[in-house]
Amino acid sequence: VGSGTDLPAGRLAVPEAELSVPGGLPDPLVCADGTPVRTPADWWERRRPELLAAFEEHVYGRTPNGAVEAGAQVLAEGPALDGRATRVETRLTFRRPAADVPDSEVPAADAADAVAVTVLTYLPAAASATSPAPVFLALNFRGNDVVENGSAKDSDPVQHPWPLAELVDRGYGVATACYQDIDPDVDDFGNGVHPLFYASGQTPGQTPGQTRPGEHEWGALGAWAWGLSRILDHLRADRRVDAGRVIVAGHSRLGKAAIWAAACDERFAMAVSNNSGCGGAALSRRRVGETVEAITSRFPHWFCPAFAGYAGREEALPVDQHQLLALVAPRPAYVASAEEDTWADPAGEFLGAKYASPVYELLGVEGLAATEPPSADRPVVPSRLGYHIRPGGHAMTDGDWARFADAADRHLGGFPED
Ligand code: GTR
Repeated sequence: VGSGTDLPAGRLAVPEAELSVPGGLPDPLVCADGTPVRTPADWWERRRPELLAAFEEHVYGRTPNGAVEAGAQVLAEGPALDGRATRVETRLTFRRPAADVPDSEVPAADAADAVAVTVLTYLPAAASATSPAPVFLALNFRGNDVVENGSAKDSDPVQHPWPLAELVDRGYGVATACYQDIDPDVDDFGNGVHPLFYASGQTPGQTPGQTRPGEHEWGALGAWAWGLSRILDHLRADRRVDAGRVIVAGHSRLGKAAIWAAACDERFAMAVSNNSGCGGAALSRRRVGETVEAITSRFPHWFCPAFAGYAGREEALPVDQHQLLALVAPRPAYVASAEEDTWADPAGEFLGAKYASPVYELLGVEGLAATEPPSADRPVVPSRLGYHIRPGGHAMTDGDWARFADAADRHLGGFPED
């Protein structure tokens, strides 16, 4: 096994059969300067901030920390699912702070000054301030109505309704919004939330007239993750929501955004990645299925511009995706794969979880309780860093959701007794 003996400092040995790339993986527990991470304090004070900054710099881009003005307006609220749930629709609005808008601009005439995101929430009817519900927060692809009702228009799996009744009956709330509300999924940065943060020229040192993110600034995944955090702000203000048990989940590109959101925002209690593949849970260095070259040519706007520079030279990336999952530690994380979803590299997703494990263990909790991908007859690894694989292709099925809820029951304690 392994090319372990001649590895440069800071590289993890990975058995050749698993990863046919010489050079191993960057070790989550060795700092960039070669210093080993031996204690939780080393992790929290040095290594974790360094890794987070490296993902910003090289993969997703830096999320601006400037303020926006946020508003919330309830559009509808009432019983649903035969009275078992409360259904709430809220419009969140984000604006550039007035002080940041150039005097020459008339805000109402400039669409880029306000972004509206419609959040749909189903809460168990019994949820209350004394018995708040844990909530799954997941962005959707095709609109909140499709989450509720599906779509008759085509059979694309992203058109399937979500198992809201099953989740509510298990004690979970579900909150969702269409990802396109936050940032339209096109290579254009004049819409969505990015322009709210562009340099206005009002602050000394800013260059006015910015229209695209700079080399190391956030792309669309960064914006979707930012939006997840803003929806979390909103959910935490609702006393029926258990603020300490909001689980961020997502499928595919939205699974990438979910893990990045949990890495950036430690208020998320748990992260679920479904078929997230390249730029998600799958190791980039494997180059199996979707590669950095493939993803950055089709979706250049998802990442910071610098990420495309690693196309065909993944070994030069200072990070790999096991380290992204490690940024969720010690919170529970759950990675789900589908056997036929080869574009997302199921084995690479499993290995992403496996090589995040040492960080969980350093922090005193269980990592992934498997060293080999699970077999079809025992497809679930139920550990705190968990995993499953199911037959079939790229989709987030009712069965996947049931397993996410099993993992949350196990690791976040289910619905509280009152
Ligand atoms: C694919 C893309 C994947 C994945 C997927 C999706 O076209 O190559 O990275 O994100 O889209 O989001 O459905």
